[in-house]
Amino acid sequence: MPNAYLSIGTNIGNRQENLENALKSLNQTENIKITHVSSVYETDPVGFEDQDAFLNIAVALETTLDQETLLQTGLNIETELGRVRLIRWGPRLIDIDLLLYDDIKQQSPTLELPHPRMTERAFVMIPLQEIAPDVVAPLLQKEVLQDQGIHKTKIKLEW
Ligand code: PH2
Ligand code: MG
Ligand code: MG
Repeated sequence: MPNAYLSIGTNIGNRQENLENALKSLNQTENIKITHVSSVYETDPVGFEDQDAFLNIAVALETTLDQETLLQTGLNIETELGRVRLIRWGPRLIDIDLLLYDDIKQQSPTLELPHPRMTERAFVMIPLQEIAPDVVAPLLQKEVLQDQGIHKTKIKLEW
């Protein structure tokens, strides 16, 4: 059974390759096993709109890493893949966000669980719904997600 869910996004460079590299690195990490990957969605940028479209996926995994270590693992992989942080909500090579970890509710300066903005973002909720409908059902606010440009692609990720 998966115990953690991630959202991964990219809008710079070879976006498909960026997603594939992130999945490979995650799955090669000791104590992480990817159990589900959603379809790839092409999504309009949210927050800072003057940037290229994103590819977004949701990922479920089984891990024995605690939530803080899992978050740090994602951040380390972002750095390894070449992410440079410039503007908040701006263009990014790869963004690996921890959405949910078990039923943990946490608000610390380094990590908030569940992810504080996830329920407002179609690019998070629609892919997540595909791989975890039971988890998403109680959180889903369809009206909020309407009119956010998000399109399922036929991209097949290899990793
Ligand atoms: N990530 C953001 C800000 N805006 N928009 C889309 N469509 N997809 C993202 O992954 C995304 C975003 C901040 O992390
Ligand atoms: Mg993000
Ligand atoms: Mg992030």
